[in-house]
Amino acid sequence: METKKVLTIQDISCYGQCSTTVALPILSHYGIETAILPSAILSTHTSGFENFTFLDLTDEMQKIIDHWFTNHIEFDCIYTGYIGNRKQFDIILNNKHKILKDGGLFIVDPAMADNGKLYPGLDDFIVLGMRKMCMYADYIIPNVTEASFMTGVEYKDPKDQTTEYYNNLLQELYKLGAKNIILTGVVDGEDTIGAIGFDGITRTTVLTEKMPKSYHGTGDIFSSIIVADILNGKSMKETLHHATDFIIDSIDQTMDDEKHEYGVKFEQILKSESE
Ligand code: PXL
Repeated sequence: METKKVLTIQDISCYGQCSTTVALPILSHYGIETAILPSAILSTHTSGFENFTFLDLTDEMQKIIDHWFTNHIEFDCIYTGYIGNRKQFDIILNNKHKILKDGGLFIVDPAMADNGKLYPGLDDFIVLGMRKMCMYADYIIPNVTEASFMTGVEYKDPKDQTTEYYNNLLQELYKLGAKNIILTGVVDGEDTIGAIGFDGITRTTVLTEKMPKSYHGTGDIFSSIIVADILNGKSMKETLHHATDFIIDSIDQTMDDEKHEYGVKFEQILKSESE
């Protein structure tokens, strides 16, 4: 069987179990070949840690792509996540045709916000850039906060979010141009959380129990599983069940360890899936 090749474009947070450090093991576990185009190198993720370091790799990105282009290197999928510099959106959009195979998938996780707020250090230019990338995407994977920033629909407190509110967000996201949307972090009352898939016609909703704690990096894990499952030909329903169950199990593994306040212990779940 042909091995699918994914290029993931996001930061390397050296410590903290998010972005590239979770995408690579997850994609590999599900049989996907990986390559990286790091947008920045940080000592940790930006939420929950003070005084993190940040090395911007914008200038290196074009050089790396040019080198790949001259070597005829191409990918079945480009999967983007956290972008720390607004100049990188044009680099990605202007070059993607050079390194994405014909019919390859462009999957955008506009990782920039949660709980009604942008991540520290990000601004409206990042919102505009993510919005622009979503216009060209085969799949986008925003959470409710990111969806509201990109569409201009008012962000509502989870207790005020309704099915109509989610349907409106999905329609507005679809109008941006994305072919398929996976809206994450949708709730139904206080005890359930999940995601809605939408291809412009059909909605697929998967809800599961809401865990009492939340952790950084779970959005990146969720998206990495989605990317792997899509490339492995799974249906929207199977993919959403897999990703939501995986996050619940990872949180469950982590909650007893009070020192583990950053990401989740997803490695244990990957391990148990292979047993
Ligand atoms: O998990 C998303 C993410 C990725 N990368 C960096 C972040 C965050 C969330 O805070 O700070 C650098």
